[in-house]
Amino acid sequence: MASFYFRYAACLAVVFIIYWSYYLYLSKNVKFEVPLESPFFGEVLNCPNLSNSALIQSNGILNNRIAIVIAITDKEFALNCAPAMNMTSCYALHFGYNVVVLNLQNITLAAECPHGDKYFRRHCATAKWMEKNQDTIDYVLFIDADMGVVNPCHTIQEYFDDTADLIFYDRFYDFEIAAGSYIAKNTEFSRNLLKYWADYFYKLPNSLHGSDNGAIHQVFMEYLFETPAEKMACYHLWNISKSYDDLFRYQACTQVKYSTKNRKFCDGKLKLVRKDAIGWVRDVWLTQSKWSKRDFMLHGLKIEKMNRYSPHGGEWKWMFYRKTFDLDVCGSVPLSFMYKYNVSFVITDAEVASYLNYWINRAHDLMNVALKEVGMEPVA
Ligand SMILES: *[C@@H]1O[C@H](CO)[C@@H](O)[C@H](O)[C@H]1NC(C)=O
Ligand SMILES: *[C@@H]1O[C@H](CO)[C@@H](O)[C@H](O)[C@H]1NC(C)=O
Ligand SMILES: *[C@@H]1O[C@H](CO)[C@@H](O)[C@H](O)[C@H]1NC(C)=O
Ligand SMILES: *[C@@H]1O[C@H](CO)[C@@H](O)[C@H](O)[C@H]1NC(C)=O
Ligand SMILES: *[C@@H]1O[C@H](CO)[C@@H](O)[C@H](O)[C@H]1NC(C)=O
Ligand SMILES: [Mn+2]
Repeated sequence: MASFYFRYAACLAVVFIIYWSYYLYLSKNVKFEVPLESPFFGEVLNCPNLSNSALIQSNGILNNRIAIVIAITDKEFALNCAPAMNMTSCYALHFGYNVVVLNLQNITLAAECPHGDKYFRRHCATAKWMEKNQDTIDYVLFIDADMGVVNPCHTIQEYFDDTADLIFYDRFYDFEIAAGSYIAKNTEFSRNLLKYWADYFYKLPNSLHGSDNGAIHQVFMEYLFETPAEKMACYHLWNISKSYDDLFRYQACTQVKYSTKNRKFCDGKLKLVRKDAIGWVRDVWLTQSKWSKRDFMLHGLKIEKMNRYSPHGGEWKWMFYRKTFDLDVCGSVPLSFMYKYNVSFVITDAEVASYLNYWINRAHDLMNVALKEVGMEPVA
């Protein structure tokens, strides 16, 4: 009997020591006290990989130091993007992320960023906003207004990178860097690159240049390479572009140059999420509106293409159980109520990967066709 109690006590002691070391380990790794002030603290998220503290902070970064920045041109545009904006705003409200809507027609803003093309103006406006809010905002997630959070079981911090100030991503279906979303640490490097990009408006070639999406490729060329010859290695293709096919040939040329470098450039400050990695957003139509747990945000959620045929492609289907995603309701219910899905759109990570692989392979072949047309070697 005595030996039983002894073993019982020894066992308890071991359990206690394990818990105690775990506690010490945790307390050493917590960078600050988590303020329990979120109105949603304690709600059951139904996200196996998130604890309730994700509603306040993750990776040592407080959610309220992060802003989701959306630029809009007018009311009609905002209405067209209402599903996406409601999804993003509802997610942000629960997690305590800031949402900032920059109205590009605002007179004050237009005076600071007089760029005649709204696509360039939005990056100037974002850089200016970051500058003004340096004291309170450490990171910006810039998104197109038609990007929405489909799966709230991810945090924005998941996509941060310790060394990178500015992170862009590659589209899946072609060989372009996407201009519509980036993650920016609020540093001089980020703000300067965004301004440099915006000011490309004033020195665009007299060609079919593809606006900010064409220009980001030249900005990367100029940031990545040292000599004028290297920086301008593809420029003539941009300069003479008369069609989208021409523009794609220019972009194919830049992609070949980028691939001679790592995916992190400028001492790691500038990062490109290539197609083989998991980014924070992708186009909704790549998977016929289906999504899996690895997805966070989807792009292309405009009302004009919802549940209806579009001759230009990009159709998508409403993936929620309820007919609308009501922002007014969002503030008073758990996220799991808002994110009630139509299960016929929920598939596995492997199934999403197989859809995306189709687009990756197709883009690879198209890029080699484009390269051949400009006399460049195909890529493996
Ligand atoms: C949780 O994280 C693990 C490890 O990263 C991953 O394999 C799993 O798919 C995630 N689960 C969900 C529901 O996101
Ligand atoms: C216009 O922008 C300025 C700062 O850029 C801001 O202070 C002001 O509130 C905005 N006005 C409107 C109507 O949004
Ligand atoms: C771009 O094209 C213009 C003519 O349209 C030409 O004058 C200029 O030199 C070209 N610039 C470069 C860098 O090729
Ligand atoms: C977005 O939320 C607003 C405010 O609750 C609501 O009136 C509107 O119908 C919602 N839009 C969509 C598309 O869910
Ligand atoms: C779920 O989606 C399928 C496929 O689009 C559709 O046929 C079905 O009516 C939807 N269910 C609900 C409850 O909306
Ligand atoms: Mn868009």
